[in-house]
Amino acid sequence: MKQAYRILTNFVMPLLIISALIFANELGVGAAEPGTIAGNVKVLGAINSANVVVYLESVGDDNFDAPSEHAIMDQKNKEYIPHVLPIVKGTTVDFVNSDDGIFHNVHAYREDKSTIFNVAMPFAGTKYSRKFDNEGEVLVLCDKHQEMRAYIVVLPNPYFAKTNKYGDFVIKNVPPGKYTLKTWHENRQPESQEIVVEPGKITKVNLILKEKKHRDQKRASITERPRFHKPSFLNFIQ
Ligand SMILES: [Cu+2]
Repeated sequence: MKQAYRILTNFVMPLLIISALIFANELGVGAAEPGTIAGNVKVLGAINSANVVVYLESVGDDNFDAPSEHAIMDQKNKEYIPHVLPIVKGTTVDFVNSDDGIFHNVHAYREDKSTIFNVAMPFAGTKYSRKFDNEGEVLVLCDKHQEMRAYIVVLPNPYFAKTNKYGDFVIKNVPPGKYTLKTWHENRQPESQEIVVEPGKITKVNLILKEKKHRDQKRASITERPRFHKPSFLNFIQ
Protein backbone atom coordinates (compact mmCIF):
# COMPACT_ATOMS: atom_id res chain seq x y z
CA MET A 1 0.00 0.00 0.00
CA LYS A 2 2.80 2.34 0.98
CA GLN A 3 4.59 1.59 -2.27
CA ALA A 4 1.45 2.23 -4.31
CA TYR A 5 1.15 5.62 -2.60
CA ARG A 6 4.79 6.40 -3.34
CA ILE A 7 4.30 5.60 -7.05
CA LEU A 8 1.27 7.83 -7.09
CA THR A 9 3.01 10.83 -5.49
CA ASN A 10 6.41 10.43 -7.16
CA PHE A 11 5.36 9.45 -10.64
CA VAL A 12 1.68 9.67 -11.54
CA MET A 13 0.89 13.04 -9.95
CA PRO A 14 3.80 14.95 -11.55
CA LEU A 15 2.86 13.41 -14.88
CA LEU A 16 -0.72 14.56 -14.48
CA ILE A 17 0.40 18.08 -13.54
CA ILE A 18 2.75 18.28 -16.53
CA SER A 19 0.01 17.09 -18.93
CA ALA A 20 -2.42 19.62 -17.45
CA LEU A 21 0.13 22.43 -17.94
CA ILE A 22 0.78 21.41 -21.56
CA PHE A 23 -2.96 21.30 -22.20
CA ALA A 24 -3.48 24.72 -20.58
CA ASN A 25 -0.65 26.17 -22.65
CA GLU A 26 -2.22 24.88 -25.85
CA LEU A 27 -5.49 26.51 -24.91
CA GLY A 28 -3.67 29.77 -24.37
CA VAL A 29 -4.52 29.71 -20.66
CA GLY A 30 -1.87 31.59 -18.77
CA ALA A 31 -0.62 33.35 -21.91
CA ALA A 32 0.33 36.90 -21.02
CA GLU A 33 -2.45 39.44 -21.29
CA PRO A 34 -1.82 41.88 -24.16
CA GLY A 35 -0.93 45.51 -23.65
CA THR A 36 -1.72 48.78 -25.41
CA ILE A 37 0.48 51.44 -26.99
CA ALA A 38 -1.07 54.90 -27.02
CA GLY A 39 0.32 58.31 -27.66
CA ASN A 40 0.76 61.32 -29.86
CA VAL A 41 2.92 62.31 -32.81
CA LYS A 42 3.29 66.03 -33.55
CA VAL A 43 4.15 66.90 -37.13
CA LEU A 44 5.90 70.26 -36.93
CA GLY A 45 5.24 72.64 -39.80
CA ALA A 46 2.25 70.69 -41.14
CA ILE A 47 -1.42 71.72 -41.31
CA ASN A 48 -2.22 68.96 -38.84
CA SER A 49 -0.66 65.80 -37.40
CA ALA A 50 -2.83 63.30 -39.30
CA ASN A 51 -1.65 60.46 -41.52
CA VAL A 52 1.40 59.43 -39.58
CA VAL A 53 1.73 55.66 -39.59
CA VAL A 54 3.04 54.33 -36.28
CA TYR A 55 4.16 50.69 -36.32
CA LEU A 56 6.33 48.07 -34.63
CA GLU A 57 9.47 47.27 -36.60
CA SER A 58 9.19 43.56 -35.81
CA VAL A 59 7.04 41.34 -33.61
CA GLY A 60 8.40 37.81 -33.17
CA ASP A 61 9.18 36.44 -36.62
CA ASP A 62 6.61 38.76 -38.24
CA ASN A 63 4.79 35.73 -39.57
CA PHE A 64 1.17 36.92 -39.51
CA ASP A 65 -1.76 35.99 -41.69
CA ALA A 66 -3.04 38.89 -43.73
CA PRO A 67 -6.71 39.72 -43.14
CA SER A 68 -9.11 38.07 -45.59
CA GLU A 69 -11.02 41.35 -45.70
CA HIS A 70 -9.81 43.65 -48.48
CA ALA A 71 -8.69 47.22 -47.86
CA ILE A 72 -10.24 49.91 -50.07
CA MET A 73 -8.65 52.80 -51.96
CA ASP A 74 -11.40 54.92 -53.48
CA GLN A 75 -11.16 57.52 -56.26
CA LYS A 76 -13.79 60.10 -55.38
CA ASN A 77 -14.10 63.78 -56.37
CA LYS A 78 -10.68 63.47 -58.00
CA GLU A 79 -9.13 62.42 -54.72
CA TYR A 80 -7.75 59.17 -53.36
CA ILE A 81 -9.52 58.15 -50.17
CA PRO A 82 -7.80 57.44 -47.86
CA HIS A 83 -4.72 59.53 -48.58
CA VAL A 84 -2.60 57.13 -46.50
CA LEU A 85 -3.45 53.44 -46.26
CA PRO A 86 -1.35 51.30 -43.89
CA ILE A 87 -1.74 47.55 -44.42
CA VAL A 88 0.02 44.38 -43.28
CA LYS A 89 1.91 42.58 -46.07
CA GLY A 90 -0.26 40.10 -47.96
CA THR A 91 -3.34 42.33 -47.81
CA THR A 92 -5.39 42.81 -50.97
CA VAL A 93 -6.42 46.36 -51.81
CA ASP A 94 -9.52 47.05 -53.92
CA PHE A 95 -9.07 50.19 -56.02
CA VAL A 96 -12.43 51.68 -56.93
CA ASN A 97 -13.52 54.52 -59.22
CA SER A 98 -16.52 56.31 -57.67
CA ASP A 99 -16.47 59.34 -60.02
CA ASP A 100 -19.32 59.36 -62.51
CA GLY A 101 -18.05 60.20 -65.97
CA ILE A 102 -14.41 60.66 -64.99
CA PHE A 103 -11.65 58.55 -66.49
CA HIS A 104 -9.00 57.81 -63.87
CA ASN A 105 -6.15 55.38 -63.73
CA VAL A 106 -4.15 53.91 -60.86
CA HIS A 107 -0.43 54.22 -61.33
CA ALA A 108 1.52 52.65 -58.46
CA TYR A 109 5.25 53.11 -57.90
CA ARG A 110 7.87 51.44 -55.76
CA GLU A 111 10.18 53.60 -53.65
CA ASP A 112 12.77 53.53 -56.48
CA LYS A 113 10.13 55.12 -58.77
CA SER A 114 9.71 52.01 -60.89
CA THR A 115 6.15 51.12 -61.83
CA ILE A 116 4.43 48.31 -59.95
CA PHE A 117 1.30 48.53 -62.08
CA ASN A 118 -0.68 51.03 -64.14
CA VAL A 119 -4.33 50.25 -64.76
CA ALA A 120 -7.19 52.16 -66.33
CA MET A 121 -10.25 52.99 -64.23
CA PRO A 122 -12.42 54.30 -67.08
CA PHE A 123 -15.79 54.72 -65.36
CA ALA A 124 -17.56 54.73 -61.99
CA GLY A 125 -17.79 51.21 -60.65
CA THR A 126 -14.48 50.03 -62.11
CA LYS A 127 -12.65 47.91 -59.56
CA TYR A 128 -9.11 46.56 -59.57
CA SER A 129 -7.84 44.26 -56.82
CA ARG A 130 -4.18 43.91 -56.03
CA LYS A 131 -2.31 42.00 -53.30
CA PHE A 132 0.72 43.69 -51.73
CA ASP A 133 3.34 41.22 -50.52
CA ASN A 134 6.41 43.44 -50.27
CA GLU A 135 7.00 45.75 -47.33
CA GLY A 136 7.60 49.42 -48.02
CA GLU A 137 6.01 52.59 -49.34
CA VAL A 138 3.89 52.52 -52.49
CA LEU A 139 3.15 55.85 -54.15
CA VAL A 140 -0.22 55.89 -55.93
CA LEU A 141 -0.92 58.52 -58.59
CA CYS A 142 -3.42 59.16 -61.37
CA ASP A 143 -1.80 60.22 -64.64
CA LYS A 144 -4.87 62.27 -65.59
CA HIS A 145 -5.15 64.34 -62.42
CA GLN A 146 -1.96 65.75 -60.90
CA GLU A 147 -3.63 66.42 -57.56
CA MET A 148 -4.47 62.75 -57.00
CA ARG A 149 -1.85 61.20 -54.75
CA ALA A 150 -1.97 58.51 -52.09
CA TYR A 151 0.38 56.21 -50.23
CA ILE A 152 0.03 52.57 -49.31
CA VAL A 153 2.38 51.65 -46.49
CA VAL A 154 2.97 47.89 -46.45
CA LEU A 155 4.01 46.79 -42.97
CA PRO A 156 5.63 43.65 -41.52
CA ASN A 157 2.96 42.92 -38.88
CA PRO A 158 -0.56 43.98 -37.89
CA TYR A 159 0.60 46.15 -34.98
CA PHE A 160 0.18 49.62 -36.45
CA ALA A 161 -2.06 52.68 -36.31
CA LYS A 162 -2.60 55.93 -38.19
CA THR A 163 -2.76 59.24 -36.33
CA ASN A 164 -5.86 61.44 -36.34
CA LYS A 165 -5.56 65.17 -37.08
CA TYR A 166 -4.43 65.81 -33.49
CA GLY A 167 -1.66 63.22 -33.85
CA ASP A 168 -3.28 60.72 -31.47
CA PHE A 169 -2.96 56.99 -32.05
CA VAL A 170 -3.67 53.69 -30.29
CA ILE A 171 -2.31 50.20 -31.02
CA LYS A 172 -4.28 47.57 -29.12
CA ASN A 173 -3.75 43.88 -28.26
CA VAL A 174 0.05 43.99 -28.42
CA PRO A 175 1.83 40.92 -27.01
CA PRO A 176 4.02 42.00 -24.07
CA GLY A 177 7.65 42.53 -25.00
CA LYS A 178 10.37 44.96 -26.05
CA TYR A 179 9.92 46.64 -29.41
CA THR A 180 11.17 49.36 -31.70
CA LEU A 181 8.29 51.67 -32.56
CA LYS A 182 8.71 53.59 -35.83
CA THR A 183 6.93 56.32 -37.74
CA TRP A 184 6.22 56.81 -41.43
CA HIS A 185 5.13 60.16 -42.85
CA GLU A 186 4.93 61.19 -46.50
CA ASN A 187 7.45 64.00 -46.16
CA ARG A 188 9.11 63.69 -42.79
CA GLN A 189 12.09 61.59 -41.73
CA PRO A 190 11.10 58.49 -39.75
CA GLU A 191 11.54 58.54 -35.99
CA SER A 192 11.91 55.53 -33.77
CA GLN A 193 11.71 54.76 -30.07
CA GLU A 194 12.48 51.68 -27.97
CA ILE A 195 9.44 50.70 -25.94
CA VAL A 196 8.30 48.02 -23.48
CA VAL A 197 4.76 46.67 -23.54
CA GLU A 198 3.55 45.12 -20.29
CA PRO A 199 0.53 42.85 -19.78
CA GLY A 200 -2.71 44.78 -19.35
CA LYS A 201 -0.91 48.14 -19.27
CA ILE A 202 -0.77 51.17 -21.54
CA THR A 203 2.64 52.22 -22.85
CA LYS A 204 2.62 55.96 -23.55
CA VAL A 205 4.62 57.33 -26.47
CA ASN A 206 5.12 60.93 -27.57
CA LEU A 207 7.08 61.76 -30.69
CA ILE A 208 7.85 64.87 -32.71
CA LEU A 209 8.49 64.87 -36.47
CA LYS A 210 10.61 67.88 -37.30
CA GLU A 211 10.40 69.99 -40.42
CA LYS A 212 12.45 69.03 -43.42
CA LYS A 213 15.98 70.37 -43.64
CA HIS A 214 18.13 70.62 -46.73
CA ARG A 215 19.85 67.36 -45.91
CA ASP A 216 16.43 65.71 -46.21
CA GLN A 217 16.34 66.51 -49.91
CA LYS A 218 17.10 62.93 -50.84
CA ARG A 219 13.95 61.80 -49.08
CA ALA A 220 11.96 64.65 -50.67
CA SER A 221 12.99 63.55 -54.13
CA ILE A 222 11.52 60.11 -53.52
CA THR A 223 8.06 61.56 -53.01
CA GLU A 224 8.21 63.83 -56.07
CA ARG A 225 5.95 62.89 -58.93
CA PRO A 226 7.88 60.58 -61.23
CA ARG A 227 8.34 62.04 -64.71
CA PHE A 228 8.48 58.97 -66.85
CA HIS A 229 4.80 58.16 -67.16
CA LYS A 230 3.83 55.56 -69.65
CA PRO A 231 1.23 57.33 -71.79
CA SER A 232 -0.84 54.28 -72.65
CA PHE A 233 -3.58 53.08 -70.37
CA LEU A 234 -4.88 49.55 -70.24
CA ASN A 235 -1.39 48.14 -69.95
CA PHE A 236 -1.03 45.89 -66.95
CA ILE A 237 2.57 45.95 -65.88
CA GLN A 238 3.74 43.52 -63.23
CU1 LIG B 1 -7.79 60.70 -61.98
